[in-house]
Amino acid sequence: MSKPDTHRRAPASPQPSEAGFAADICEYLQRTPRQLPSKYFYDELGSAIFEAICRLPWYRITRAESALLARHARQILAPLPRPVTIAELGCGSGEKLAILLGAAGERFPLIQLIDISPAALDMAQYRLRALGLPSLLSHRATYEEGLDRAIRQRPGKASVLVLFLGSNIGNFDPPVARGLLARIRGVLREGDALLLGSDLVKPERDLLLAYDDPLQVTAAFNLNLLRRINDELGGTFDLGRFAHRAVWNAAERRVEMHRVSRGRQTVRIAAANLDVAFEPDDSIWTESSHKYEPSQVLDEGLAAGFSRGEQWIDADARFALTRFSVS
Ligand code: AVI
Repeated sequence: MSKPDTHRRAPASPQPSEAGFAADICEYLQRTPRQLPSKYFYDELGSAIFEAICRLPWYRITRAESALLARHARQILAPLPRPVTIAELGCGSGEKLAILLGAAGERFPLIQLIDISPAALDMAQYRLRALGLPSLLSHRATYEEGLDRAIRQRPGKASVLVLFLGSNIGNFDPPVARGLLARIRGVLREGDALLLGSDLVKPERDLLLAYDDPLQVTAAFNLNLLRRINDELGGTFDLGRFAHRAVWNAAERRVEMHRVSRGRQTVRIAAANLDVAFEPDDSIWTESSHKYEPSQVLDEGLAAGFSRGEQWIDADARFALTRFSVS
């Protein structure tokens, strides 16, 4: 195992190519109902719009989680054998990691950042460098691949705290989320832990304001994927002719986001050699955001093989941080 240099960027993993993007778009748009994979939201503009969402008064996840991290950092880290290294899946701008590190009041021999978005990794590196961390390693990779790489880099005696924050788990369907938790558990060893951020079920009104905000930033976030398809795959989406719709599906405990066709229209996507016809009100399902009950989060972690879960909850914003231990 090589000792990581300070602020090193790990070699880029194979990125979804234009062909992979085109193939995914083609496959998802032909599903019933029509869909688009939300992992493609996060190009440079999409990542910047997401940062704006995190600052919206109606989207409370980021602020609630940051406050919990600032308040409970020492308790969260207390049971981990020293030295502790940290690996964050989907680090985004690195803001929450910086809060945790600042509030922990100790030094960590290695911090690893994992994100599919180069723009996000750049933001996170810039922010964390300013903290003067001893060693920072970034992996441009999917969660699974980044996790494997991070575990390969763990210094022999150190424990690992994996951060999976921001309710990113909520963007996966429950069986996939379960598989991911089990995957994380599978690479950890005794003394390691996972810190999971999950948004909780809350009144429908609050959820709809969070995912269909009055400033239409979330609408722009979704619409940007159609813009991206136009720019990168030769698509002909008329952006003004697809409205944003957010729906709370109480039975499935998820907010669903859709783009709804304003009228009859046909869209061509040249790189996918695909024509898609829309009738008025036909929609494309672009994203789901699953919400949990606190006990359900604990059950999922234990079912994935973790030995114990401890929770810190913001009862007002309805958000939970759960530390799952391995013993
Ligand atoms: C990244 N993820 C947790 C966000 C969420 O809340 O599901 C993505 C998002 N989509 C619209 N607003 C925020």
